[in-house]
Amino acid sequence: MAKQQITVPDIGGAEAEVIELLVAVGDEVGEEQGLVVMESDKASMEIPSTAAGVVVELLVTEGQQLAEGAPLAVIETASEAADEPAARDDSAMVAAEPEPTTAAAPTEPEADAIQPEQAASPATPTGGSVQGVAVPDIGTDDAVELIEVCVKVGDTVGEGDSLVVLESDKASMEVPAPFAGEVSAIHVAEGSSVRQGDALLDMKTAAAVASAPAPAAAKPAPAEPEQRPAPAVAAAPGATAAQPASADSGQAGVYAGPAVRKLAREFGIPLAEVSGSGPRGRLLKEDLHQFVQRRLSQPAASETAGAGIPAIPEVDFSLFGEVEVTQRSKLDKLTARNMQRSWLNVPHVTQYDDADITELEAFRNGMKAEAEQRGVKLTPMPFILKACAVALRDNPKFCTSVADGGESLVHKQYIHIGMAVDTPAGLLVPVIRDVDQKSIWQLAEEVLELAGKARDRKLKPGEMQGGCFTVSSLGNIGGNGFTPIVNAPEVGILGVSRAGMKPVWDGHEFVARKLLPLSLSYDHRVINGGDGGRFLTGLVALLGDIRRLIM
Ligand code: CAO
Repeated sequence: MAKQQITVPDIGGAEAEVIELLVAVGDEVGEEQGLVVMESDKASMEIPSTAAGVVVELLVTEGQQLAEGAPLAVIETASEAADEPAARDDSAMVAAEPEPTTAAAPTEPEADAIQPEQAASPATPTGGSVQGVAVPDIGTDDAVELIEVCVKVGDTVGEGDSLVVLESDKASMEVPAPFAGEVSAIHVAEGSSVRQGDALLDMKTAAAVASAPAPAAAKPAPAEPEQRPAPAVAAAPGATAAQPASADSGQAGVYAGPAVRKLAREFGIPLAEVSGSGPRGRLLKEDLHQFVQRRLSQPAASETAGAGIPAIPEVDFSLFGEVEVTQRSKLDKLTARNMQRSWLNVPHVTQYDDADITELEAFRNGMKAEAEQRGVKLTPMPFILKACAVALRDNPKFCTSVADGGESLVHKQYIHIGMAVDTPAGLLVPVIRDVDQKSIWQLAEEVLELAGKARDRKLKPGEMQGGCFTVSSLGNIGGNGFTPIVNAPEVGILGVSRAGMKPVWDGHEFVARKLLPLSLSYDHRVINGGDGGRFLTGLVALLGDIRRLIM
């Protein structure tokens, strides 16, 4: 048994913060297994163990700022090696790099991949020429993935601007431009594997660009083979400065380590949309797992129009005549989103029937004088609401909502019914509470009041919430029937069309009766055809004989 102290290796900068401990005392670790994650303003990187064994001491805490050489942990190994700090093997580590501005200074002695004559090269080549830029010392002989080419041929870049981004399983790093100039050729593609010394691209120095005689000549010229230095020679000190990237392109500002970023990229997860549950909001792999699980459990709940289905092509109608384009109101767009969400999520079935409301209408017309005295308008709506309340009581499945992604049903022990109101601003659905407990007069008052509030845009949010079922009446407008869209997460909606006198066969003869066309749409995940049939038949019977409403 021997103890080895693991220290912070060359991290390519003065100090970095320990943002995550990947092991605990007592953990068994393998060689190269990550011990901690450190993050500077330029990089986040896992610091691997240089020995296999058991962690007997952790010498750091999260949030600590550490520099090269600081002790991290003590590992008890099975070997007989002496109890001494372990020298860091740079080959397993992220590139240790000089800053481009200090490129003329000699590189770290252990960065032996850099030839002495390269270190002597100036950061900004003079004389105006085309120079190759190669993969700098990245601290490993293994190939790493080139995940992003940040420039294109013809781009003018300043010294230190990012040219490409490389990524290993331990870190991501940017390769900065060693001097200012123009990109004249690119030799790599995103997704390719590269090693230290591989040619990345050619750059025309700023002097060469400035001395170009005419615009045509300033176009990126193919690099002459003899002008392009061999990759190893191209690795001038500036070019060797691989700056570990602090964030993925487009994911900047997100607090996450390289392994998490890599996983996110593999699954196409937009990191900015994931909330981190790690220390100080840091994104953990578990957060990505949960994000994916959530997305999978609500495949069609996307707010984006037409997610996952082919988009309807936009047509330039002005090609065929004069057009006017207007902006849709917020309410209009919200209604559209809700409709689409419901239509995409809910398997709809609609059943139709006619209620014989001849007697109901006779009764209602007989009550009109009293209604006037009471200051209310007695339309068919209060009767329809009351009949729905009884039908809901008799068919409680219609008073449920799907929960837990379909695993359970919420049974509402109350009967609140929404009423679709057509307003100039768009569709609103105020909710009438405890319809089963209210009289026809009370309901008539509330219909009038809520429809008025809706049209005056005076409804409070609470007055549009908590519905179990919805009634959408186009009776005052017309039509024989329509397919209402379920107001999800409710599971049923009744469409009411215009009542009219129709001949009905009574067994002996045709008689004139007032028929009210009804259409019942429901969520077939919850309501079966039998349930729907019973509800609608019951409703038709209730409206056909309103004495049943008091039973
Ligand atoms: N058949 C025949 N006549 C009907 C009827 C029907 N089904 N429903 C209502 N009427 C009559 C009323 O009796 C009233 O006439 P009288 O004054 O002679 O009695 C007239 O039509 C006007 O009624 P109303 O619209 O003022 O009142 P209501 O209680 O029937 O409806 C409300 C209230 C708010 C539901 C309705 O005004 C409304 O906005 N409906 C539109 C709902 C909608 O847009 N749905 C579609 C949603 S999906 O896009």
